[in-house]
Amino acid sequence: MDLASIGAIDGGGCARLALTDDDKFGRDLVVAWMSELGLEISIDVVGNVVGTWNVGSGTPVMTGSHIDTVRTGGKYDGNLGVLAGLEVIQTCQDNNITPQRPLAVAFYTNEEGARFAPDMFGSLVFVGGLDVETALDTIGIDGARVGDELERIGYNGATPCPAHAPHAFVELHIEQGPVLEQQNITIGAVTGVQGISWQEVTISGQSNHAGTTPMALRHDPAYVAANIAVFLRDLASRYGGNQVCTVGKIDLHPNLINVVPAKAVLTLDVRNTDEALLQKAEAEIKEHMHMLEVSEGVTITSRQLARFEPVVFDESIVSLIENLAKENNHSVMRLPSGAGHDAQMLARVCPTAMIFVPSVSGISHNPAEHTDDKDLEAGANLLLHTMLTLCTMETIA
Ligand code: HGY
Ligand code: MN
Ligand code: MN
Repeated sequence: MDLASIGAIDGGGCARLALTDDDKFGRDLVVAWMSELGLEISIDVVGNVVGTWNVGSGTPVMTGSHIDTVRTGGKYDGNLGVLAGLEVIQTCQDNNITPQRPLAVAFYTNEEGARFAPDMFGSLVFVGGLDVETALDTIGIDGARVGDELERIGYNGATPCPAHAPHAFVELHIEQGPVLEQQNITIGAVTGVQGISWQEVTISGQSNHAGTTPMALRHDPAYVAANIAVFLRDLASRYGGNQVCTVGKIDLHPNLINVVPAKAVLTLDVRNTDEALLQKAEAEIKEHMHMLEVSEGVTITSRQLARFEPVVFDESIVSLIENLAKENNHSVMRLPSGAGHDAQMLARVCPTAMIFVPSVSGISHNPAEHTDDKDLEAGANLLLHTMLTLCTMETIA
């Protein structure tokens, strides 16, 4: 709740877009909590922050998530996983439990990707999936440069990337969807993350007078943008299954009531658990846009903002989460994640899995996002048991 008060917005949510002042104030608060726990704090070259409780020996068992939010975010997306990680360490300290391995809690820079694409930005650099220079030179939707913003908020750290791989990684996160609530299940043993394809599409037409230009002579980017949005909805309906498509952002220029626009810029967020179907969807969309170029006499260009294939989590950790949930008398089910998460990047370098807890009415990326306290507690307790058990497992997978 203290963290949620930073960047608080109407409706009980948070707005802490990556590398803004509010993101800085949130970072400063969590770093202060890490210090109170006596953690060794490292800030890396893209602002990922890792607090490590240096007990035991060997590489750490790591947890974590993100504390940046979308512009109309909730209290729990990302924040739960970071604060539950701190709670795990505090609980061990309060109960004189000394794990055999160090425990680490991270918050990764710009998981949301809403200001600077791609999403899972910091964890991608952390695991060596994006080089540091390209990351620092990334320009946001507001024209800001990542490297400049990191310097401005004082989180241009010295720790190099890629980081040393942890022994294992487990992330607690709200489901952000309706499945657990609909099935009346408390814990999700997450099997993996679906594939994600983000594009920024620019449509250039001919600006003209809204009153004098005959319809047959128009090259109207607003019409083409709307056509693409409808095409995406129809594609998702045709594919069914886990196919989802979203047009989240449309900017028209000059965006005036009596001017046929000169330009439209829109974003396409297309996802599927099946990589072959995701590629098929991308190909269909590309073909449809080419058809529109011809029929409407416009020029369409596309810039790939994010492209991550589906990720399968480590079976031995997924089943550990299932077993520990049952041992702690929680209902549990396996399910894939519709949302992207930092865990999908850590999975590239160490055995990784996730724990979900229910989202009320499946709402997220919305100030009304909510998870009941009893479910937050169940998730945090399961994170504790999972991390401590992982400390005792010499080899995982
Ligand atoms: O886009 C996502 O799925 C995540 O919220 N960054
Ligand atoms: Mn998240
Ligand atoms: Mn999110």
